[in-house]
Amino acid sequence: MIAIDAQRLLGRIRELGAVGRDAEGRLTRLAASDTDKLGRDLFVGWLRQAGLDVAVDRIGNIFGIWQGADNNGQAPVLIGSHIDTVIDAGIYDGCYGVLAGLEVIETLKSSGLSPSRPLAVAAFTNEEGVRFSPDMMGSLVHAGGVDVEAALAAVGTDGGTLGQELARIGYAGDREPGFLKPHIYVELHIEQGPVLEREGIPIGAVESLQGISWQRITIDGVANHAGTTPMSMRSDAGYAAARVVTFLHDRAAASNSPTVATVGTMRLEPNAINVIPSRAVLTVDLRDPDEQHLQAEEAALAAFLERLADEGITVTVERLARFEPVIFDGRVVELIEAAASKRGLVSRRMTSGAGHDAQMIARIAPAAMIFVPSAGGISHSPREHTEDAELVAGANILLDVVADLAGMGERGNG
Ligand code: HGY
Ligand code: MN
Ligand code: MN
Repeated sequence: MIAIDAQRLLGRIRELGAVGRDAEGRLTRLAASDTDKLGRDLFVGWLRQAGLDVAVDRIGNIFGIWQGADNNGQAPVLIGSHIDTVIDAGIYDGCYGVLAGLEVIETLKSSGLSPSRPLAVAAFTNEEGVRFSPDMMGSLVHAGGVDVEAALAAVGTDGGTLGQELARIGYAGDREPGFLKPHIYVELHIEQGPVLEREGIPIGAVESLQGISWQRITIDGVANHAGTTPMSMRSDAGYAAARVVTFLHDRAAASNSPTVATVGTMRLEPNAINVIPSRAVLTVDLRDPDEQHLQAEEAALAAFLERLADEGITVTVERLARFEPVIFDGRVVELIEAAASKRGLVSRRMTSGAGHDAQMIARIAPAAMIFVPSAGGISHSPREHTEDAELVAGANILLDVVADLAGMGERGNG
C-alpha cells in the first residue's frame, strides 16, 4: 500500500505552526491578518513546489489543483480545511487537514498513476469566525450559502471589512466563488474533543455535525457612581451580563441533552473600577446536535433577556451565525470505515461538536470527515496536541479514500 511522506507532512505542520507567533510565543493567524498572509504565502509556495495549479477566489479561498491527464473534465475530488486560527491557538486545527490534503496529492502525483478525475486541496478563508462573522465563511460562500459581496462587506472586530483586508494582504482573488464543483469532499481534522482518546480509537468516521447559533448581545444600563449609588437604584449592565452567563451555563449544565453554551467574549463600558457599567457587550455560542433542542435553547435565552429588560435595562440582540445540524454522506463515511479497516485500524462513527468547512461543502457535494484523537480532548488552545503516529495514520486513511475516489486505489474505481 502506498503511504504518505510522514516527515514531509509533520515538518510542514510544525513549520506552518511557527508562523504568526507573538513575542510571548502565542500563535494567532486571524482571517486576513498580516500573520494569516504569512501562513497563506507559505502554503501557496508548497502548492507551487508540488507543481499544482494555484487558484484564489474572490473570498480568498486558496485551491491547489492537480488536473491529471485525460480525465475529460471530470469533477474533482476536493480535500479541504482551513489555515486561519483562533487567538493563542494550537498548530493542528485546520492546518493538519489542509497540509495532509497537499501531502496526499503530492504522494499520488509521484506514484506514476493517473487519476480518473482531478484532485484539489482547498484552504478556506475565515473558518474560525473570530475576527469576521460568521465562521466557515469562505466555504459557505463557495457553497453559495451567502453572497460574496455580503461576505466581503463583513466588518471585523477591529473595524476593517473582509474585502479591504483581503485586498491589503494580496488575497482578493479573481476566481468566482464556487468555480470548482467537487465530485466528493473529504476533510481530515483533529477531533477537538475527548471521545477517540477516551475510547482508544485512532480514527473517527464523522457522520454528522451539530447545529451552531452565534449571537451578540448588547445590554445598556446607566453609568453611575460606584460609591454613592444605593443598590436599589442601580441599572447595572455588568450585573445583567453576569446573570446571562450564569443563566446559560447553569441551564446547559443541568440539561440532559448535549447542549453546550459559551460566552467567550465580554466588554464593559466605560470599564472603570468606580463606575457602574453603562454597557455590556457579550457573545453567545449555543450548540446542539438536535435542531429542535437548539431552537428551544435560543427561545429560553430570549425569554430570559426579556425578563432582564423588564428590570429597566435595554437589551439588543444581533445574530452572527446560525447553521442547522448536518448529516454527512453515508457512502463517504463507509469509504472511510473501509479504508481504516484495510489498514487494520479501528474506527467509530461520530458527530462533530465543532463547526467545519465540510458542513458547508456538504450543501453542494457528498461530504464526510475523518477525525484523529486530540490529547485530553483539548483544542483552541496552545495545549492542543495529537501524536505524530496518529497524524500519519489519519493522513494515510485520507490517501486511501482519495485514491479510491480517483480510481487510483487497489479497487481502481473512480
Ligand atoms: O467554532 C467552531 O466550531 C469552528 O472552530 N469554527
Ligand atoms: Mn477547524
Ligand atoms: Mn477551530
